Amino acid sequence: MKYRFGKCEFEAESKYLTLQMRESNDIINDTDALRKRLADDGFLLIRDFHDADEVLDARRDMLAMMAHEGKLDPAAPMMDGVVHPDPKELATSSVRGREHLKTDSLKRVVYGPRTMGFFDRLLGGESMSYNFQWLRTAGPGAASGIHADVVYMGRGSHKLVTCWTPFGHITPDMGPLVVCERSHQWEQVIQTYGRSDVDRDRTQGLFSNDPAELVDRFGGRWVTTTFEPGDAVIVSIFNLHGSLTNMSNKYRISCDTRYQPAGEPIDDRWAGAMPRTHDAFWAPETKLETVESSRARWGV
Ligand SMILES: O=C(O)CCC(=O)C(=O)O
Ligand SMILES: [Fe+2]
Repeated sequence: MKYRFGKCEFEAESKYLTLQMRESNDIINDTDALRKRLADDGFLLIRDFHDADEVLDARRDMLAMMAHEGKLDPAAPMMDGVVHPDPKELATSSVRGREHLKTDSLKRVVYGPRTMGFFDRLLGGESMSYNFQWLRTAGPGAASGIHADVVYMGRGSHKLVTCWTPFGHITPDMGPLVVCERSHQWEQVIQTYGRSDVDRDRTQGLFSNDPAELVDRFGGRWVTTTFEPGDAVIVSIFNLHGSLTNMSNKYRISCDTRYQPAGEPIDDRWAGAMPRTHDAFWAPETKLETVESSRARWGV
């Protein structure tokens, strides 16, 4: 079968896409090996990273609210997360307007001792997390564009890492996270796009609208897999990633959260108990530069 990714369609196990994302459970207790793999590959897939029951508790709480809002198909079991056959809004992977779904059960997963303890160890000292959760309930047709997180949150420590947590069983046709292997090492991209900032430069935040282009020009490959409750992917701040397009009739529910050493500078947009978030990027009046214009300006 072909998987949709932006304007492209790829067969799995092709030059462009693999569903065999490498697991790092074999080195889970070897902190140096984990750091080396994150530096080499740009990501770490860890199965059973979270307590699967806690993840499913949060899924249940979020879906109960979505059912109450009329977002789910009443004829399907709630926990399947099937989208209402007559959806009232456009499907999106955007994190905006999701505040009411950020339950205590969700926060227990992403800020609990199991998660924070892992990041203390990985980052080599006390870690802290931003008090904002990039929660996504991505319906049919929704997808995230190709970006590196540094352009949205690069004003503080560059030891910052992302943790992508699926809240449920997510198959590749449901539009999961897809990372471009070793793209965090593409110097030309890091020195140009990687120094940009969506709020200062009023860019789209995306590096490309064409997933095939990256593979053809820079030599990476898009990597994803089937995710289970409890899994997590840790992603380097310079790694290019996005999501496949959700081709199913179910919500793809996931949340990305950020962790960094507690003593290092914090991006001012995301600092404190009530982060002010993006100043310009999310303002409706802001005109954002097209990806093509940004690329021409960066000369890459
Ligand atoms: O889940 C998505 O659609 C995008 C995730 C992402 O960009 C991230 O985890 O940083
Ligand atoms: Fe991201």
